[in-house]
Amino acid sequence: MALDAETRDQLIDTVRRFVAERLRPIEAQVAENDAVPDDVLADMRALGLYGLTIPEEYGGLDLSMEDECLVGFELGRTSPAFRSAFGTNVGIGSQGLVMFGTPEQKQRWLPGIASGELVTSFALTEPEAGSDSASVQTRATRDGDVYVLNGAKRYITNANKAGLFTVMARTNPDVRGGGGVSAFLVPRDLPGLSIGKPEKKMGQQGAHICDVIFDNVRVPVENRLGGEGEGFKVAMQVLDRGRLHISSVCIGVAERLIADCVAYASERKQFGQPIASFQLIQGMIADSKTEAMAARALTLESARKRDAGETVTLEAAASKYYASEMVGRVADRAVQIFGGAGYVADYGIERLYRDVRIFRIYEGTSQIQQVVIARETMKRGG
Ligand code: COS
Repeated sequence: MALDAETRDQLIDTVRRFVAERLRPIEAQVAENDAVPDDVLADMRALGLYGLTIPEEYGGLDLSMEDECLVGFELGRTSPAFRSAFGTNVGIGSQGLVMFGTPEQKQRWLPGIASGELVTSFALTEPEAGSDSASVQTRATRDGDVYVLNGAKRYITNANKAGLFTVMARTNPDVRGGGGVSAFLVPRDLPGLSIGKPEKKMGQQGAHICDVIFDNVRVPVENRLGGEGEGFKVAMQVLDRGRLHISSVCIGVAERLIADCVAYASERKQFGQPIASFQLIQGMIADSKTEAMAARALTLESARKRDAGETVTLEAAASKYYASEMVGRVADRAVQIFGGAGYVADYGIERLYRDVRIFRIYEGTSQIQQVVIARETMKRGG
């Protein structure tokens, strides 16, 4: 459901100010400590950020895809680690439940997800099932009125904080692909579920990914999300939305970097004049701006299509592919424009350069997006 224009503008303005006044000043500290302070997380909860996409009846803001992207543009103007704190609640950790949950499942979990008391994670990836996500090996074996889960998930965002996991596991070992996979809502406190140590990563310090291990975890049948064998399709539809969300964050980071480049190039003098007056610097700014504008238009158009009820598998893949590659180029040019200052830590440019690298990998690599785009284009005949 779309917010009315005035409420939406107020929300965007509030998020913009929160990012500028509360988050940007502590970017370096969060990276250094590899943690977002608890009082900042509390402020995010109070602002409603954990519930941006949760239906109003469960306490969320029920943003349309377009409005979610508009908010994503603002959230992207600071370290992506901040967004990651509530990103799974807004996106891949909640949307399976929102789209496919029973009324009982929704009533049980969505209010906590919306308020941020309950953090959620999306557990699809495994050591041997990354891009080939239909090949998950985690088993869910029916035993009376429970499924017994055994296996391991890898690089699961927010697993160390999560109270609820959407887990894709194989219910039918005789079906090799996605058709043998079902989705489950798995509370963290079930016996046999354990979490690995947060991985040390290239960027986005303050956001965490961990292994999740299932050792005879007994999950009640009523926690299955969707029908048996429908789990892969649940995951793919969740990712259609998630990929648009990630696109919007890529665009926000790119816009932030472009503003940083303009400010720096206007101040920094070489050969007796601001480097912004040199056309080779202007060329880099022009390329970055043009590409960011193109990504913004593509993503918003795709989001509007989704809001109109269209299937956006192709559009979400194209947006994510273009926006994540685009922000990589923009970050690279930003380092170049800042020169030595772009390479040292003080200016934060090298940090964002590292932070954005993951956008080309998670929620589907660029190569997987290309596969999806090509397949969908061929299905449509062009
Ligand atoms: N929406 C609805 N259904 C979808 C779908 C989508 N977006 N994508 C695929 N499906 C359906 C297909 O229609 C097909 O259904 P039928 O069996 O009824 O024909 C089924 O799911 C299997 O799809 P497909 O044959 O395309 O599966 P593949 O294994 O060949 O490939 C890819 C699927 C590669 C596209 C998929 O595995 C993928 O997206 N991988 C990347 C996963 C990812 O993003 N991981 C990141 C982890 S989350 S941070």
